[in-house]
Amino acid sequence: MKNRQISEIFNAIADLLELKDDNVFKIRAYRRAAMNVDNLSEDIEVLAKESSLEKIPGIGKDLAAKMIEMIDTGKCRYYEELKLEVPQAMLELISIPGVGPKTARLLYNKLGVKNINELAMMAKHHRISGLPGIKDKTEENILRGIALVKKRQERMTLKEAIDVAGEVVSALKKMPGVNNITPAGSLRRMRETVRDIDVLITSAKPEKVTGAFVKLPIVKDVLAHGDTKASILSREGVQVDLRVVEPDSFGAALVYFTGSQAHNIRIRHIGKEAGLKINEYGVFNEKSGKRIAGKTESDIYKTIKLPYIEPELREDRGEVEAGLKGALPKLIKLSDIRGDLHVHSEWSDGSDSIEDLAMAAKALGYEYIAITDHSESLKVAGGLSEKEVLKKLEEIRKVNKKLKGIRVLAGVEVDILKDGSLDYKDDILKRFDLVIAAIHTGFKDPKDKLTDRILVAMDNKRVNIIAHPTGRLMGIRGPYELYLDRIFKNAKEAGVALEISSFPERLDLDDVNARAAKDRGVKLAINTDAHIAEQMNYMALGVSVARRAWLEKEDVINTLSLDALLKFLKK
Ligand code: DGT
Ligand code: CA
Repeated sequence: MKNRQISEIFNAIADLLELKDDNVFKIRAYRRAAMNVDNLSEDIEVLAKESSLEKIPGIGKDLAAKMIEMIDTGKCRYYEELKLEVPQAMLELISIPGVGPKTARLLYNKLGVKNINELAMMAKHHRISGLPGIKDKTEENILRGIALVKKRQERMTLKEAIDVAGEVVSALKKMPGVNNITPAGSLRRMRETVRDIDVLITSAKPEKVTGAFVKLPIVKDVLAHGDTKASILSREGVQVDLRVVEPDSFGAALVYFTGSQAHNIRIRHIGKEAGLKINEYGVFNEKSGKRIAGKTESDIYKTIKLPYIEPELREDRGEVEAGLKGALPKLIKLSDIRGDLHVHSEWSDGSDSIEDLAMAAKALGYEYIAITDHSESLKVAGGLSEKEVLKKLEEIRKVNKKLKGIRVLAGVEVDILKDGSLDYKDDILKRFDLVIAAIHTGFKDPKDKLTDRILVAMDNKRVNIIAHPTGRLMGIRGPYELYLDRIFKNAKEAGVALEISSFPERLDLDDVNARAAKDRGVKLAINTDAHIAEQMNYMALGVSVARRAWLEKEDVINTLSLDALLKFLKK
């Protein structure tokens, strides 16, 4: 259990007590404890071992005991009991971003709101604004929060889809009689969110394959089960559709079920004009009915004079035209990446030592890694004081001396303050190889103000990268408002790269914005924002965003050799 998790549970307890209209002092005590634990620079588990939890301001005997319980068991009994005392409807209401306990109680008691759908109806009919203590924008915020919740329920993140599909594919791959097996649909196109998972297989014994599929340990419910088709609901509630096709039709089926639908419509149309019928079984001469392709995807595209089109491009966003002109991009690959430029260590809110992170980067085949911990004002994430960050610089020097074959770049993720200035003085920043600047507060400020904040930060000559530029967290909050065209222009002129964050809920910039950035001549950096070494594997997700954005190796700074990268960073 880390500080952050314990702080979240304390806050949740305060929420529940507020829902129950409990003692205000008690509620305040839990809130204060949550904040103090979150702001702590020491690791809570270390303090617990030293029996010095009670030295934390606001933590007495009772709360210290609860913290020890959480560290030991991963759970807090008091919290679990409280949850049972509060009506389920209220819990559902506070799960909506933007609805706090006070509002939830009001909605439940005064309007009798029982669930999210009823709440949406009340907000749409302006039944909430009249209530005492409700602000003007509340209805708007509630509707925005509901939209986020619905989206999260309808579509999973790409990472979740990859995990579920991986489990299905690796289990079926082992089966005798399974030849080709591959995910199709939005997952194969690597869309940032996925509604359901489509898997294609060729096999001589289709009914055996579908029979085994519906019995996999991952299956919670069987939705349909035929000889060549089956659908299941996984234990996570994810729908997986499996289709077994003839080897001679595999390419045609793969094109069809990979989609997108818009892309399919385009190529069917081109086929029709050439007297060809394209469907999931193959390509046929419309007049004679003779089959002329079907086995591989390349064969299908060849019949309409197109080169192979990578799945990530199949969105009808110009890939067909580019293919006809021979102007498709040579997409960046994961193996082009030579290092991760945004990684947190135990010095701020990460979990691993700089040396361990460097070794992990080396094991990934990287040439360099930048350790970029948070700056002073970001207390919730263990931001480092100027004194501490200079000590960290020493540590990086030591690790570089010790390790061969990997270069650790000294970096910071410095906070962009309200006026666009940075959270460290120039005389600190100049000692670092790489400066990432990012916004972590004030997400609701007006569009102009937020844009200016980033523009001013980019004009600081020390800044190399703007991290997760729009700040969205899928399922939690949308992007903050920015004039991206102005940001792109400035980034190009100032030699600042914009980040594609590979973190599963971020993927920020997204495919559309990253492509617009490239078109404006802006360089990008694909980073993971890893907080533990294993998260450096998220890189593949960021690369898939880059591929959907039509990026080539040359557009991305962390494909550069170390020397070329250092040159870019020096401006
Ligand atoms: P999703 O599941 O919403 O994330 O997105 P997809 O693209 O995986 O959509 P899905 O699962 O409904 O269908 C998989 C593919 O099958 C889709 O990309 C294209 C193809 N497909 C499905 N229905 C149709 C259709 O009515 N017409 C055409 N042309 N293609 C379809
Ligand atoms: Ca799908």
